[in-house]
Amino acid sequence: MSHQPSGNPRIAIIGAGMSGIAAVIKLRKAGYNNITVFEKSEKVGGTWRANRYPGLSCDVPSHWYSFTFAPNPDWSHKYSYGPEIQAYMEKTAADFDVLSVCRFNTSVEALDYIDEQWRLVTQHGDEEIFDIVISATGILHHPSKPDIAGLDSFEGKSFHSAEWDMEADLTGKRVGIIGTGSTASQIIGDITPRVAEMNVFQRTPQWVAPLPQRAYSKFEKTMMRLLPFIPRLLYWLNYGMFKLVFGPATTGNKRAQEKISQICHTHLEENVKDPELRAKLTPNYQAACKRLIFASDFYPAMTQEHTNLITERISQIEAKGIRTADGKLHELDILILATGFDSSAFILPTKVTGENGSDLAEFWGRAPRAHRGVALPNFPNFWMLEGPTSPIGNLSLIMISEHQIDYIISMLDLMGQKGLTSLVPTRQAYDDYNNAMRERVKDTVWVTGGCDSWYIDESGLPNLYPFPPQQYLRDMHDPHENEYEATPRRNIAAE
Ligand code: NA7
Repeated sequence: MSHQPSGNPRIAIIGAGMSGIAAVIKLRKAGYNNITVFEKSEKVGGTWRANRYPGLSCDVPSHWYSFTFAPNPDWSHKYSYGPEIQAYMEKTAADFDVLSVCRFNTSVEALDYIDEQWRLVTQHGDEEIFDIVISATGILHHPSKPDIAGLDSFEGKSFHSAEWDMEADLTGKRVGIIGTGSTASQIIGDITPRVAEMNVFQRTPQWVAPLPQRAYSKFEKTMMRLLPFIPRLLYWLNYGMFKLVFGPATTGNKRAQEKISQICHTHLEENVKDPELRAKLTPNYQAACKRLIFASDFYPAMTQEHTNLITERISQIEAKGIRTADGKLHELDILILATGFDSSAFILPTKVTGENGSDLAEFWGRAPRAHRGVALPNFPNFWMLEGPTSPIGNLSLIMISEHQIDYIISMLDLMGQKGLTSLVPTRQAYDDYNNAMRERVKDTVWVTGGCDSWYIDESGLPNLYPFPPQQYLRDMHDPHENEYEATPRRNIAAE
């Protein structure tokens, strides 16, 4: 049996987070309206729905962390707080009628490519057929819990930052937090003033740049509403700044790296006067090697009388608290695990089976890669948003997703124009693309900076785009037809 995806293909989108919402809106605008979104939870929003910890905010400027098709003159701050972004996601999904195609509380168990179609099986055992699958699951959505002896024996409340216990009252409590990444720094900055004791268990110090947060005035918001070009201008200005400073710093430019180092050093020196504490907070690797943290209230929180920075190795967790290698028991009422995420899962554990029985989990191992961040050999008509080696880091992921969606739309258009049933990148194109990245990534600060981070997977290399991000964005608008194998539509009448 054959079918004709080239006309109005049946499209399944997995995930109703930022990328999934954008995909529905842009696909519809391009004329593709046979869409179903499968969302494991009860509403849209993805990472902004799942994360509810105190202090949650986005360190990418609000007007850049916005959809191009839904500029928002009402952002309250230069850097948005989590609940406001979640409200924006929900409003955008409602305004653009995304909700009507979403199937909530429905996670996808399996995807099988059979006879040039994708058979999708949900957690409820329902089966449906699609021509095109777009994975919009996001990257960091599987909490990673530390493998520390005795974790379950702790008597107080203990939870991962992404599974925040909304019932937990931190006021006046002895709180412990494991981790000092972006998440921990936001939590520490927010909760320290109201807890009795803030115990920060740091394995590796992080470089922290100041976050120039401020509220937008009523006048500014009115102007942005009256003159819609202002939010648009801010979008491109913020991107321009990133292009000038941050992009080059991470991809090998020594002067830009030096600039970032200087900013972080000054921030530390101005805020932490005690030389012993400052030494403990000073990393021994280059700034921006790990994902750079932007936070202005982290260091002030670390210098509070009731804050303890514990750098001794954790030996075990006990009923009453955390015991460190020096034998000391740090008694706690609440333990927060800000220990990050599994950054190699993407759409897994959904079982994805491509051509000739290729299994995605096996194909990837623990070092996932993709062709141009969006496609995979042996997995025809399967596209990814924010897939492996997409440009991420301190960049607006909304911007990246939107460009990837444009690329996928060009490919769908190509299928329509040429009457194709399927498109799949060739193994050669995939290898060439990834070999070039493997070579180039060695010169980036993520490798030369001398740190370990969630960017680095089991290949020993960072799963990141190592060229200037603008090159990626350009490529997303220059589809590379010769990198794909196409299957012409079969003539049903002749079969
Ligand atoms: P990160 O950036 O992966 O940070 C996790 C933190 O937890 C980091 O400080 C780790 O120390 C620490 N960690 C992890 N496991 C342990 C164990 N077993 N013992 C002690 N300390 C541990 O996650 P975040 O949630 O902060 O941020 C993730 C991304 O979300 C962020 O980059 C933004 O893009 C948004 P380590 O440095 O590994 O020594």
